Amino acid sequence: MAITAQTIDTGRTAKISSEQLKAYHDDGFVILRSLFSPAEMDLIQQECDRLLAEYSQFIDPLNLRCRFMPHHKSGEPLFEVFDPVNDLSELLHQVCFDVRITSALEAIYQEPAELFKEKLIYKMPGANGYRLHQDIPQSWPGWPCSFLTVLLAIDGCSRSNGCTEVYRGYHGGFLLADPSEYMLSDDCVCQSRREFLELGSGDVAIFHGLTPHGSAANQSAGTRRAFYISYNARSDGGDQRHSHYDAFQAMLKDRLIPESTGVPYFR
Ligand SMILES: O=C(O)CCC(=O)C(=O)O
Repeated sequence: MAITAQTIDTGRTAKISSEQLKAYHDDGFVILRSLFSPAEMDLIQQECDRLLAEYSQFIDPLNLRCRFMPHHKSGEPLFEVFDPVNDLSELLHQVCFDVRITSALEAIYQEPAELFKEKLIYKMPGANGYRLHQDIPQSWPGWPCSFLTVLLAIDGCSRSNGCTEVYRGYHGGFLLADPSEYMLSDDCVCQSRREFLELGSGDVAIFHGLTPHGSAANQSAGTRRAFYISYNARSDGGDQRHSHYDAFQAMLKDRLIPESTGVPYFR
């Protein structure tokens, strides 16, 4: 069966309760269970497989679309992420604008959301995790303060495959005094406030751009695929996706050039 934009059931709307909205505002994150059906997730899983097979020639450290993560033991670089991905996948593009997501965001923002960026993380077996950080970079002028991320679990996410871990109630401000730093040390947060985002395929977590988070290595034999879709409130800069990717890729290029033998490109 061909995967098309119509495959996603866009007629359903999210039911985000007042308790869930309160949880998001109080804790900096909320989980919406079973937002996408098993049948839809089968198609999204097939789409992830298709992208990996069809664009295998794109998977190159010089391609600004791709990033790699070292194996947690051997250090071997493993393909990690397509960022962006919507231009390769009409289905994933459609997911970003699915009314179940956008209506939940509109309830959070009290106004429409704009897509800011999207990345498809594969987290291959053995891939290392992410160090603790807040997504909003303090040193990036103009980054929208309403930035938040919708995490759609494509595979089930558990402690054994390195689910994302968030820390409750820190989304009121930056945790680092030095704006040039991005990664946080573990003592910036209290471990008792850690929540493992253990999600079934089709569950969604929404977390604030200042919610500290990270993850452990994928110790399982399978991928831990997740779609990280980030948005801003419309009144906070409008549609900035293109200007963001222009600036982001310029930054990646500057970072890559001194350490690489070839010329970075986007494809
Ligand atoms: O994939 C993960 O577990 C975390 C990803 C993450 O923190 C990020 O992309 O900012």
